[in-house]
Formats: sequence, structure tokens, C-alpha cells
Amino acid sequence: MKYLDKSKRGWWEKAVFYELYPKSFQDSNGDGVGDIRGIIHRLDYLQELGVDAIWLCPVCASPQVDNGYDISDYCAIDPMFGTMADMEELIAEGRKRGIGIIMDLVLNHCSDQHFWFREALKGKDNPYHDFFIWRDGGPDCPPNQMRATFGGLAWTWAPEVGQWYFHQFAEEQPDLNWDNPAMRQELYRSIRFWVDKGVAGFRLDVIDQIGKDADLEITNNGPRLHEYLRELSAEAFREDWLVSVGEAWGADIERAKLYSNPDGSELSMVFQFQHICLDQEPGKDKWDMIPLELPKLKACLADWQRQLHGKGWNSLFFNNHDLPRIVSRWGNDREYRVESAKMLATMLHGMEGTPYIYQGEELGMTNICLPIEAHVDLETLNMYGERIAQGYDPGEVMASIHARSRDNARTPIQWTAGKNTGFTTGDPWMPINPNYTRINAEAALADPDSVFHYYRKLIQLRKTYDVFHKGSFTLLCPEDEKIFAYTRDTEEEHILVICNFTDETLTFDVPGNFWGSEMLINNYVEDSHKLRPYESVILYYHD
Ligand code: TEU
Repeated sequence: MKYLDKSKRGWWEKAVFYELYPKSFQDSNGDGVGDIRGIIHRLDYLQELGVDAIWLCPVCASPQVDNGYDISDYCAIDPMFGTMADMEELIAEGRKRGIGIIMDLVLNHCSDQHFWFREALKGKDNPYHDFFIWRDGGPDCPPNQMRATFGGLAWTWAPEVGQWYFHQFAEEQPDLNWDNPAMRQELYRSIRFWVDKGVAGFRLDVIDQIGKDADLEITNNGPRLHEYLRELSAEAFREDWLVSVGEAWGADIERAKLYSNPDGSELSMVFQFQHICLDQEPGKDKWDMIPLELPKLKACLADWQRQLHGKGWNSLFFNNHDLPRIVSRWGNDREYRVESAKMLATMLHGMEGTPYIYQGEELGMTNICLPIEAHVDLETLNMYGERIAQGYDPGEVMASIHARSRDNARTPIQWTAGKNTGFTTGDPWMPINPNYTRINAEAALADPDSVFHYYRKLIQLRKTYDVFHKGSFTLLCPEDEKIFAYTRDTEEEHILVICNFTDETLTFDVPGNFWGSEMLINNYVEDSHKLRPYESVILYYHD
């Protein structure tokens, strides 16, 4: 196993990241909720997979209205997850295995239980009042009609001060006022606290929204966004080896070049969503689904590959804790679960950027089908309530929930075929997917042809051949509706990636320069001249 030297700037370009949702990863104390000691216990598993860093979803103190994305103390560990000593041990044990810890920083908003907000409610003269965004008016007259992402108005009346406060998410997640320099300094202090603890870097939640303008109803890409990012970078990310990943739903390619400018003035990389929104109705939201057209996906990804090459750095992902499972979305989670999970991974890991594996993806975990009463995610529950009240057909609403709810990604990791899939000895906080008897880590580790071992191999390939890191990108057959194929080239090395996105057997004409080349990876065991259902292959030669 090769370890990347994390004391050098740019290590993340050769790395593979693993996103870990702590509530659902591994419970160690039987309370039904995953915790930090559980993660420590599973570090060997992650080391075997070969990942270089863990993006750890929020573990700071939080009332958990939005599963930790509502932080009430940036420098404390939530007791649900353990203690600061556990966290220090996780960082140290990770380091021993070549795995850096990346903290999830929620800087756009905090919890309404944070000391700052409780102080802010004490009066307009309180020094913390201006840490938030307030507007005067009467209790029946909100400043404007802006909607919050999780439903309802983006303004909530606070009778304590007789004012409205602004929140882009739940009302328990008041937005921080980035125009206040003292507030920004407080945030930088908390970031330095974690740098001193030895973390490898940070993922920045909805960072494109910090420059918002609540009066002009501008949420992302606000006028002072990049100015704030440069200040944040200079003040908080002083060491050039610290990785910083900006979650930016609103980033296009030009913005991404600013975010991830190679001069290091802002962040290390952007985490943007253009490709993953292609199967929703334009102008509507994720619940309004349309079928994916493969040529559109290819055009989108190819644009990002070509235009960011040498000018910025992108994240490569299909999954995260907010997205449904990709094998259920763009693969086939029935007859071809294993093949399609491997094919999708091949397509992604062949590209330029830093790949992210979201927990369970390496096992080919699937979506779950739950009745509405069993859902826990506030976004899902609020949308259900709103759409039913608006007269939508309940069957259709449930169909979008089964396809798109964030809960799909948040079921406990399936470790074994045994009781509670080895996740907990208590009652799991979220239902376990009943397919755990077939799909679990124990079975995957024992099977050399499992999705797990395929990911392992892909990770190793990226570390072995430079072309994965630096090669220029060329899309082949852009109009083909079934096959996604591309080449990557450096002066010496060349790869050809071919992926069949259908359950049909197809043919593909391999370009002459790849005749007789080496097969680096293939998701079928036997040779064939045809491209079988969901088959993927990477061919390689060097000059
Ligand atoms: O998500 C950003 C965000 O905009 C999401 O609300 C997104 O629109 C939605 O999840 C799509 O289904 C980040 C975090 O990743 C998410 O978990 C948090 O709930 C959110 O910010 C608020 O902090």
C-alpha cells in the first residue's frame, strides 16, 4: 500500500476520499447510533480499501435537527459521538494508517441553540445580535417571500427582539452574518482549533451561500463570496498542505476556476453538482424527475474535464449523504447490481479530479423503500407535508421519495449478515436495508469479485499510473446513447475507458492505437469481443 505524503501541497490530487456519515457507520456502545469509537474500530477496513482521507460529516455538538448540520459548539464533540479524547484518538489512529481526517465545517449557519444565537435573542444591543441576519417589521409582515430549502419561509419571527431572522435551511439553522468581521474571526478561531488537533483539512458546507444577500434574494454566488473565501483561506488555511473542499451547488465552470484556482488563493477543490442534476426537470427541484439522457451526462462531464484541466480541480462523485444510491439511480440494482456498480465506479475513477466514495458505495449498497412514517430526514418529511397539502397524488410523492430521499443514503452500513447487520447491538436509529443478508462487507471481503475489491483495484490504479492524475481528456462517440467512452493521455501514457450503460450486449470499435494494449481492469471475468450488460473496461499502453 502506498501512502501519500500529506505534508505536501497537492497530495489530494492523487488521493481518493471516503465520505463517512458517522450516525450510520458503526455503533460501539449499543445506543443504536454510530460513534467515533465505532469508526476507530473500522479503520482497518478503510485502510484495506486504500482511501487516503475520511471526510467526516459533522461530529460537533448539535441538537441534531439536521443530523449535525446545525452546530451548537464548533469546538466540542457531540456526546452522541463520543469525547474529544475519542476524536484525538481517531486522528492519531487514522494517521498511523495513512488516512487523514477532514472535518465538515458548517459556516453558513449554526444552530439556534448556539451560544451566539441565544445571546443574539437577548436584544439588539447584544454584541452577538449582529452575528445573524435580522430585519424589522411586524409579526405578520415578513421582509420578503423567500423560501427556505427545507420548506416554509426563509424568515422566522423572533418575539424576543421583535424582528425576523433569516435562515436558508430549517428555522433551527439561523444564517450567520458574514458581513460582520468579528463573526468571521470567531469562525476562523474554531477552524484553527481543529488544525491544531491535527486534521488534514476541511469540507465546507454550502460555502457558495456565505455571500448571500437576503434583501435581494440572492442565495449562492453573492457579490462578496470570493472576497470572503480569500480571507478565509488566508486566515484559517495557512498551511498549504491543508485540503479544503467547497460544496457549491451554484458553481459553474468559470466559478470553479475561482474556487480552485491553482494559485491557492481560495480552496483546493470544488464539489459541484451539475452532472448529478441532469435527471431532474430544469427549473424545478430534485423531486421532479426526468430520465437521464446519457449524451447530456457525457457532454457535461466532458466540459468539466476539458475546461478545468490545468486551471482548477474538481471532485468526482455520484453519491453523498444528500443523494440517493447511484446503483439504484443510474445503474440496475436488481439483475446487474454488481456489474453496474463497478461500471459506474470505472467511469468516474478514470477521470481527472479527486474521487469520493460515499460509505456503502464500495459495497454496492442500494436505495431503501420505506413508508413515510419510517422516514427521518426533515427535508423529506417537509416536502411530503407540503406536496400532500397542495393536492399532489400521494403515490407520485412516495415514488419521488423512494427515488430521491436523502434517507436512501443514510441507512446503517451493512457489515454482516448477522443481527442488525453488525452495526449495533441496540435498536438502530434508522431502518436497516433488508437486503443486508446478501449485501454486506463480510461477504464482499470474502469474494474476490466483489464491488469492494473492484474499488480497491481502481484506487490502486490511480496511484500506479500518472495518466489518471494528469492525462488530458477526450470524449469518444459523444452522441452514443448507450456507451460512455473516453481516453486520457499524457506524453507517455494512454488509457481508454469504455462503459456500457445498458443491460444490452453491444459492440464497440476500439481505436487502432489501443489494439494489443493492456487491460487494467474489467468488471467481467471471461474475455469477450462484445460489450456485455453494464460492462466496463480500462485499456492502457505507454509509448
Ligand atoms: O447541503 C446543501 C444543500 O443545499 C442541501 O440541502 C441540498 O439541497 C439537499 O440536501 C439536496 O437534497 C448541505 C449538507 O450536505 C446537508 O446535509 C445539509 O442539510 C445542508 O447543507 C444544510 O447544512
